[in-house]
Formats: sequence, C-alpha cells, structure tokens
Amino acid sequence: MALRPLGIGDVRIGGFWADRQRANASAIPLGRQRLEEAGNLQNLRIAAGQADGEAIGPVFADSDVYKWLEAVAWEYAREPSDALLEMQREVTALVAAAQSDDGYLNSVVQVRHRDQRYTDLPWSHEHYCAGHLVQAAVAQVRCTGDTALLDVAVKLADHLADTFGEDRRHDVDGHPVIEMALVELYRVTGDPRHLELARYFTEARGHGLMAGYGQEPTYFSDRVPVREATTVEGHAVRAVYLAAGAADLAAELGDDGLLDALRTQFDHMTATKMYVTGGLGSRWDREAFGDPYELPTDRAYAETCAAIGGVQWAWRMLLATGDARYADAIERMLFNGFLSGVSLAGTEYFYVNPLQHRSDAHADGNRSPAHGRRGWFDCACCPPNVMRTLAGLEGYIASRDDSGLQLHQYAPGTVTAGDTALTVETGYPWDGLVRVRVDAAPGPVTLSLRVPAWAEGATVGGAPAGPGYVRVQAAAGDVVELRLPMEVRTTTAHPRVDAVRGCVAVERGPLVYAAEQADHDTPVDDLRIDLGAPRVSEHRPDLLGGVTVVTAGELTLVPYYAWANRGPAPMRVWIPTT
Ligand code: FUB
Ligand code: ZN
Repeated sequence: MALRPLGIGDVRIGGFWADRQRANASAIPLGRQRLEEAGNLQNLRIAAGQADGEAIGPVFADSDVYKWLEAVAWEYAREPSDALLEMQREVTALVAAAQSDDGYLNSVVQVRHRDQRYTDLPWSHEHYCAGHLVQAAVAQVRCTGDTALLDVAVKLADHLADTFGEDRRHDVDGHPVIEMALVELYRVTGDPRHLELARYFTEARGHGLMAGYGQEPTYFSDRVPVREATTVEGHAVRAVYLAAGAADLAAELGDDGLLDALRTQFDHMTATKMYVTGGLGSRWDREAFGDPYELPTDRAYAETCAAIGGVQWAWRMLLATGDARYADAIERMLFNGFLSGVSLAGTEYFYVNPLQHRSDAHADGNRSPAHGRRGWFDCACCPPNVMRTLAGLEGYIASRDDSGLQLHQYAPGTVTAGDTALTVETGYPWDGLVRVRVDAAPGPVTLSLRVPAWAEGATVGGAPAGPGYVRVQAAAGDVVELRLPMEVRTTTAHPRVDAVRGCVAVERGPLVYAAEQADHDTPVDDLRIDLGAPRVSEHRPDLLGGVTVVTAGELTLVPYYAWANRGPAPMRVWIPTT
C-alpha cells in the first residue's frame, strides 16, 4: 500500500463539510425513527423471538439498520454523546438477539422464508446484509471501543467461512459488499479465513455462477472475472462495491495484476461512464452503467449509493497507488453527485440525481426526483448510506507514509499523525487559498498537497504547481500556502456524448453549477449561455446555506449540490450555448 489511512480522531474538520456533518447529525435520530416506522427493527425483533408477525420491506431490510449503526459509530467519533451510545447499544443488542446460534443472521430470511437459507443467493442479499453488518461492527469497535457488534460480525463471518469457499459451497451473493467488509474485518481480527473468504467471493464472480437468475450476468458483475474486466458494467452500485473490495484485496495481497485491472476499469469509467457531477450509472433500467458516452442528463440515474461506492473505490485506489487522479475523482463525487443526494437540512434525500429536471416532470415512482428529496424510500438504501458517509468524512482528508503526510481534500481543521500536527486554514470550496501550518513535527516532514487537475495556474509557496501532489519539506512553525485559482470554467463534454452536444457545464473550483428555476423568469428548459458574457462570482451568505453564485449575462447559477432546496423546480447542469 503506497499510503496509509490516519486513525480515528486524527483529522478534525470545520467549515463547509462540518456544516453538512452537523445537519447529518440531526438526521441520525430521525433515521432510528424511520427504521422503526419502516419495520426494519421490528423484523429483527421477530427474528429474535421478541415479537410476532411477518417480516416487511425488501429482502435487504437489515442492511439499512447496519448502515445506520455505522453512521452512529462515525458520528460518535466526531462528536461523542451518551445519546448516540445509548441508541447504538440498544440496536446492537437487538441485532445480537436476532442472530442464530450458528452465527447465521438475516431477519427477512429467518422470518419470511422460515430460515430457508441461501436458496436464492443472487437475489436474497444475505451476504450483502452480512457485509454491511461487518462494516458497522468494524466502525463501532474503532470509534467507540464497543465489541458487541464485532462479536456478532465475527460469528457471522465464521459461519460464512464454514459454508462458502473453494472446498465448500460455491456460490456468491448477487450484490457485492461482503468482499470489502471481510478485508476490513481481517484487518481487525487478523484471521486469515476472513481474508481468504474475501478473495474467494471476489474471484468466484465471472464464472457463470449466476447464469439463469433472471438477469444477464452483466447485471450482477458476473460476466467476466474482475481481474479480466476492462470497464465497469451492469448494476452500478454492485459494480463499484465489487471493485472497491477487489482494490482492498489487491492491496492486502500485493496483487499487482488485480490492481492494474482495476486501474484500467477506473480510467475507463471516468473517461466514458461518469457524469461531470461524478454521478455513476446512467440507466434507470436495472440501475445500470450504460455504454460508453451514454450519459443522458434528464434520465440520468446516478444513484446516491453509486457515488458513495465510487468514493469508496477511489479511496482504496488512492491508498494503493498514491495517484492524485483518484483524489480528484473523490472530490468531484463528494461535492457534486454525492452531496446532491441530501438536502441542506440533512434530513431528506435523493435516490436518483439527474443533471436536468424538466418543467412539468412527471413523478413516475417512489424514487423519482420529481417528488423532490424525500425522508425515506420504499427501498431505503441511500439515506443511511449518506449518513455513514457524511459522519465518517474525515477519513478521506489525509493519509501518511514513511516520509510524511498527504493532504487529499481541503477543509479547515487539524490533522495529527504521530508526532506531527498540522492546522489547515481555508474557506474552500468557495475560496482557493489553503494555508497549512506545521504545529509540531519531530524534524523536517514532507507534506504532499494535492493540486487538482482543474486548478490550472495553481501555486505552492508562490511557485507554479501541479496537477498532482506537490511535495514540500516543512518543519515545526512553517506555513505553506497553496493557491488554487477559482476562476469560473466552462466545460464541454466528449463529442460522443450526444445528449449534451452544443452545451457547456459551468464549474468553479470543485463545484459543478446548475441553473435553477427559482433564479430565472425564462423557463430553465429554454435558457442559453452566452460564452462571451463576463462571468461573475458573488458569495451569498443568505442563499442556500451560504453559496457562491455565478452569473453569466442573464444566467444565475448555483452549486448543483444545492438544487431542489427551494422545491423540485426545473434545473439543468448542461446549458446550450447561444
Ligand atoms: O440491492 C440493494 C440496493 O437497492 C442497491 O445497492 C441499490 O441500487 C438498490 O437497488
Ligand atoms: Zn441507494
């Protein structure tokens, strides 16, 4: 592994992301309530023999509880409170009570299917739920020191290792996530069986195990082995979760062949299958990646969970390779296609994140963005996924290696690693000045500051810099200044993206901008941009929680992430030129 992550509590952040985290913190108790109302907790009670009734909700209902538990753990690390601990312990005890003596756990199967296990693994999400449980358990022990959920996770992982593998039952879940979860568990337990099972589940795909399960193998990321794939395809969340797990595995096993394959896939994804917002998955049909350059704006799917999985994959690639392009991708996804998935209040969510919302758009289903953001969904994978991601965001800011510290994402705050301590001052993403002060260091330390690929004309310590990491030697008391130009940029898509031919997207710093109806008299559907018009940026503390607005002629643009906080009105990112 080229880079190592920092420990819990080593990074503290303020500013833009801390505002979003505070809003998220207020949503976590509501999440508990929604899990109650939607029946997820009741399913566990029935499985535990504490209540009677039938299981309700989707087959993966338990996973929402686990993602929420993971959010509680990260939030506790950020801002400890007795209330969080109490919620965590109560729900963890319920999960533990629902677990069978032999370690098996999936309340929907236990109750609805009378404990008929693994009869329909491509659809049943039994390993998927296990994966989310394991991730929550790892977060819980790291953030709070509680081992109660870890005990459940280890028992379940051991049951899986007894049941599946090379010389055991050959089968894989239709929805990856167990792979990265088992590697994370291995890093806590050191038990080689956990790593081996992660390897087995990763390598077993692509050999026809899921043929005949009602979808093309592509849907399940089962068309070709992951080490032979050259692109991402099929269901977007499944594809990026699998890739993230494979990246973990490659790092843990030193498997350069696998890492190279993932590099190729990631490059192909960012070049041909990623929206300018970082959104992933362009088809509503099967929630899937489309063909290269198939990137419609109004029918974009770009599920919030897919952006989250994209960040998880990119982070693992970044650690494995030290390549700044992965940090660039994380930035694009986090500030745009991920953050659009949650309201400014932190309590309502988009499942689907289009780049255009037309006048009189018809709400054709529970997930339709035409409803505006919603508190929960029939299929509620995204809300608790947002909660855990925002609560644990500090993890993506910085890393270390033997020579020093790397800053990947910019936010005001502090970074500590061993004897080295930094303070970062910045108004990012509105302002491009980042000042890094070395508060303590045992001697000269190498600071690596990321200059994003968009930041043409950047300087570090007054000298031209980037793109990529600029390495600076610094000692205690030194201040390093990074200046990232915040000029408004217009971006054109690859000519093969027919959907936006003749259009530009407007960007400023890491943010993609959008035209929203609330700022225009002309219908947004009819707006044009005059590329000759001067572009003016103005910070408006009063608007949308405080945003920098961009105007160009008659056009007023707001950050894409903030759209639909004034109602689900027409919006577009790609704007036809005059
Ligand atoms: O299948 C579980 C989750 O539901 C997926 O990750 C989402 O795409 C949604 O289909
Ligand atoms: Zn989702």
